[in-house]
Amino acid sequence: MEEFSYLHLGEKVDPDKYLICTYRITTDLPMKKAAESLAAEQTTGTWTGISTLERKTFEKYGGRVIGIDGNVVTLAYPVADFSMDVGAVPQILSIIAGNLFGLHSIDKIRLEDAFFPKSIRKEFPGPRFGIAGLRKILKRPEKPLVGTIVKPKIGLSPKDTAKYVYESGKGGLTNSKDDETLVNQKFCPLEDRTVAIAESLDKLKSEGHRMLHAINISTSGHKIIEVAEKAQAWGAKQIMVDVLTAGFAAIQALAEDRSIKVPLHIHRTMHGAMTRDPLHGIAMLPIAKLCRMCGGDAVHVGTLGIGKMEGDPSGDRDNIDSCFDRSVGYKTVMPVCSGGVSPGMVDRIIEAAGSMDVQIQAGGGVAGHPGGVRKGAMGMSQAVDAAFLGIPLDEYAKTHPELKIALELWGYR
Ligand code: RUB
Repeated sequence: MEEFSYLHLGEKVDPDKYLICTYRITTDLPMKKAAESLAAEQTTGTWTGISTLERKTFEKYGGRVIGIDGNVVTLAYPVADFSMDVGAVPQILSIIAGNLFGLHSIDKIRLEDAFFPKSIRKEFPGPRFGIAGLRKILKRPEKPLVGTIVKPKIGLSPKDTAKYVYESGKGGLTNSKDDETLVNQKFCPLEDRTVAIAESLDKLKSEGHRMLHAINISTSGHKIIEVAEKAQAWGAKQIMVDVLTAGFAAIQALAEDRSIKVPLHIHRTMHGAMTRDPLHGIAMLPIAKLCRMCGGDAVHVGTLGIGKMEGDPSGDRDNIDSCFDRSVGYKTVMPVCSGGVSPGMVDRIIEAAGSMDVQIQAGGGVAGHPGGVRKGAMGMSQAVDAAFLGIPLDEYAKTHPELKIALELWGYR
């Protein structure tokens, strides 16, 4: 039986003809052998030689290991391996992030990054609104967006949720959102909640304040468009999808369906199962890139190691930079920094993000304010204003009591 080598170390491949991925590998095997078993499993091979693989098939569809740098392997997949009309992200992931995680020969493996060629990118819509579109809707050209996650996550009635949103807007927030676990439970039906929140947003607008609230419509694939259409008809101005539980295809369906005319907020609940182990799983970077490709307008990317969720500052910064990367030909995406945020962290987050194009959100950091939601929202928006103006938060707090109380309660620096 003919033997094939997947090693093409040092080869320069045309980035328009290959989907190129980097993997961090932990193994007792020589790295070349591990890389070959990875390339074989994900493309034309399996655990043994096979009589059915001909050289011409191997040459056309075989993965190419083009780099090994310590424990990081670069693998180029020919575009012909991908099925774009039927297949799309589920099929792309089966190749670049499929069986490989379970191979015995590889103890641990992490997909660190993925570079999608133009021929694949053009099959995806990218965001319809993106940063510029969101800023336009909110009439907020420069300052970071500042939001809240309605807390408690579950249990509030539609009326109380709408009141929370209104109070947040009165406190200066530009965004609010359902949490990932709220969809259509009996205590807060989607229709009643959406209608009540739309009234709050309209009232705020009539009082001169623009605000968006993302309604979580995460559901089964066969229902997602219908539910989104209903939410829109009930007055939703933005919709939210839990991308890893609903699937990337859910974002793409919503972004490509012309009846959906509102921006998409992408939550990443469950990502820790993939992103948390630095040696195994899938880094947030390729997930963020896929969310953008599929049409997310705002994507959760982490709090740069500052909030309640595990995350490393440089990895989160890479996620943010990928939202702004213009070379991919899509509109830029609003990176959302959320999770355990309080006003005293805002300037550090903005500094670490390296941009004013961020949406900073706080749930507990708003609802936990001793003065209530409105004052909590004021504390958050004052922190964003101070950071935008380059004034230290403790200095700004001297004339802004809501911020002062927040800093006293949750700390600063
Ligand atoms: C926020 C919250 C969100 C996290 C998710 O509430 O729980 O679900 O933002 O994190 P709070 P990530 O502000 O009270 O912590 O954005 O990293 O996925």
